[in-house]
Amino acid sequence: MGWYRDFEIEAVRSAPADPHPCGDTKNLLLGLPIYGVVVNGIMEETAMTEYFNTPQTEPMLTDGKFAAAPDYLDPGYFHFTRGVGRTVIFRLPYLSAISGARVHALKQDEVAARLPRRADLLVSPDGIGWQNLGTITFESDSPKAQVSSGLELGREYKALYVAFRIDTVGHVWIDELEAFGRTDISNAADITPGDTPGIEINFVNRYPDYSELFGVHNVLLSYHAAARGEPETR
Ligand SMILES: [Ca+2]
Repeated sequence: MGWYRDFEIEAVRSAPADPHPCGDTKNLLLGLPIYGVVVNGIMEETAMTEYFNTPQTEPMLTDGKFAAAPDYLDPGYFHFTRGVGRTVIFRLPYLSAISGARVHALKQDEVAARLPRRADLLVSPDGIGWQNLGTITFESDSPKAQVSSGLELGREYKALYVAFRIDTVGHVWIDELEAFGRTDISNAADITPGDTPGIEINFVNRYPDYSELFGVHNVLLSYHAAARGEPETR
């Protein structure tokens, strides 16, 4: 029994088009409920509490409101704790043209609230084929800050499902996820399913692939230790 609701991604071979397509680009996730959350890696049972992991029924990720302060106690934050990551999936009302995304997160060193190491933006027009459109990374030198980081795709891609695969190795607090686009899909490109490694969001407990290690293929692990009674030299 997991912490998040069991679900399957419904295959939609002919996603509905907006009968009155909107040409203005806006945050298409505003007010949408979470469709499902995939736990990437293993989630410890001790973390399956509201203290460590906000229930998916809470609206903070898409309510259009932001935390008033960079403080983990602010009720505007949605909290993830450990596991390798979460893929948070949304289903749009219509097939839409996605052109960018933004993630708003908390950095608060004193309570070990870390910025995610990365957040990938994945989309699917049908729930079957997915493409990782890019990776959002986060940076802040401040010990306490509200940090938002985004991705501009430079073109539009057709999507019915939008997902954020968020690294959650430590404590991650997020107060808003945004995906920008419009329901006028006349200029939107089809995705290329599978052209980027790491789209296997339906597989749980898998090993990470190279894309999750920033393309590193070989890792040399070594240790050094001083022999008993001998001074350590470096
Ligand atoms: Ca919010």
